[in-house]
Amino acid sequence: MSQDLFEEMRRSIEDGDAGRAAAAARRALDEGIEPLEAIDAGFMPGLTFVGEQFSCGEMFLPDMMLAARAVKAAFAILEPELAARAMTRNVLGRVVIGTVKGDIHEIGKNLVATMLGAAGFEVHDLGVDVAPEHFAEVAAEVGADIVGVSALLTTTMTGQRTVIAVLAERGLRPGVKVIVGGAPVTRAWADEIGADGYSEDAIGAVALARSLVGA
Ligand code: B1M
Repeated sequence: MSQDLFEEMRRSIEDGDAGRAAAAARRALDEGIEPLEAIDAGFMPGLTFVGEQFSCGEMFLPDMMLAARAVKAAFAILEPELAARAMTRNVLGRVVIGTVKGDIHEIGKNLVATMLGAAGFEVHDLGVDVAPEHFAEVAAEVGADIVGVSALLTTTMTGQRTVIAVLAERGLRPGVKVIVGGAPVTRAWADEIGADGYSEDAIGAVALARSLVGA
């Protein structure tokens, strides 16, 4: 039964159909499927397929934009449920998060931000295409424990290094920890640029953030 629904989720993304994606997300919640399972088993395979088709020239940018819009419609329904399932309500720490300058990918970053919020962090989401100086300004303003920097393009991931440099220039390092992530980012890259941690997914990002604040 769930397999049919996961299949419908996958297809709704491949077809770029936001209405069907939202309906499938609502059905999943009605049927008691965990939001993360719906994301991992249903919507993500659709988005992965779209990315692969785009890479090999079988799909074009407008299709990828429709697929992203469909994912956002589904996540808009699932993310409040993810947040509502939070077990912890004490503030574990303050996180400033955003996608680097020049990069407008936000779906993964939003998921990480939602999961951190759900886990009990106070999250300041700066959005996408964020200048390094802005990360530093807000980190100083809110007294951030952690700055999270997402990058999805090999051409923009160098922006993560710049964020670390600007935080250091402003005397915020090493007090403010930096975590990095995004599809092209690796642990080796995180080490090379002097980040305090790297995670390949949202669940790992929560575990990492907890360990960095000693929770
Ligand atoms: Co773009 N795009 N895109 N895109 N896009 C990729 C990334 C690409 C791999 C597609 C491909 O060619 N196969 C490719 C990058 C190639 C490269 O650099 N090596 C690419 C390209 C080339 C581009 C454009 C340049 C295309 C063009 O214009 N010719 C353009 C760039 C625009 C820009 O940013 N300046 C572009 C545009 C777009 C859309 C706008 C159409 C759309 C984004 C819409 C949006 O976000 N609102 C889009 C999409 C949807 C994708 C793919 C298909 C999916 C990305 C995504 O949302 N994944 C992507 C292909 C792919 O990844 N399969 C692709 C789902 C998300 C949940 O995963 O973001 O990886 P992800 O996040 C994960 C982890 O990475 C991690 O946790 C998340 C949850 O598990 N994570 C963190 C992420 N951030 C983290 C931060 C952390 C910790 C973990 O700590 C702080």
